[in-house]
Amino acid sequence: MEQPATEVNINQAKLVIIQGDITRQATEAIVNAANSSLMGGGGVDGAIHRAGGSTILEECRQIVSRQGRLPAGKAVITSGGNLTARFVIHTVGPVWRGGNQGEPELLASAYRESLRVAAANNLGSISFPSVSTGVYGYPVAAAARVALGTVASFLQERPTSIKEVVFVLFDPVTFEKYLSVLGEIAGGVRK
Ligand code: AR6
Repeated sequence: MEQPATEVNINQAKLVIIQGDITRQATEAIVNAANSSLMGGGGVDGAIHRAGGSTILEECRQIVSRQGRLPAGKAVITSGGNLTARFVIHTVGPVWRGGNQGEPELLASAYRESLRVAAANNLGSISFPSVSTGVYGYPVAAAARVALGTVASFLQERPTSIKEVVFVLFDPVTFEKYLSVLGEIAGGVRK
């Protein structure tokens, strides 16, 4: 049987899903699923700060002192410290409160704003974790539809510097859910 696609081409860019640890990715930027304090936490946020070292936290502190807490749906950029990635784009996803509190719009905005920041900095490649589906409790299948759908629309809308978007899914269950949603999207995009 044919293996399901882990990659689709959209408008001269590629959208890829893999299972792995985002702190080890070699894309120019990796995205952090942060909280509004930008002061670190558990999950992928903790892993990125541990692997990247204290300069990331210091830059986050400066951002917060300049512009205050980062609302859900927004994104900011810091250097990547000791990471292979040169930059970390910090975004804040919504906490899942049943789905009628603007969660899908806020999650879409978190992805869109992260891509905008990457394009504004002329970056060619970016990796995302599955924002909001850990501590923040967003159901994975629904989140995967928003995540992959938002990235696919962004790439389709206009050409930017971004030529590669990688979703780095930590556990096999999350990977499988993204894989099945990617299959639905691959059927619907123009190559
Ligand atoms: N690489 C890729 N994905 C990872 C990694 C990793 N190294 N580690 C965990 N994940 P979460 P959220 C996955 O909870 O739901 C933090 O405390 C994880 O398995 O990290 O947006 C922040 O400070 C899950 O699939 O982020 C906030 O307070 C996904 O990353 C809060 O958690 C997201 O899970 C944000 O919650």
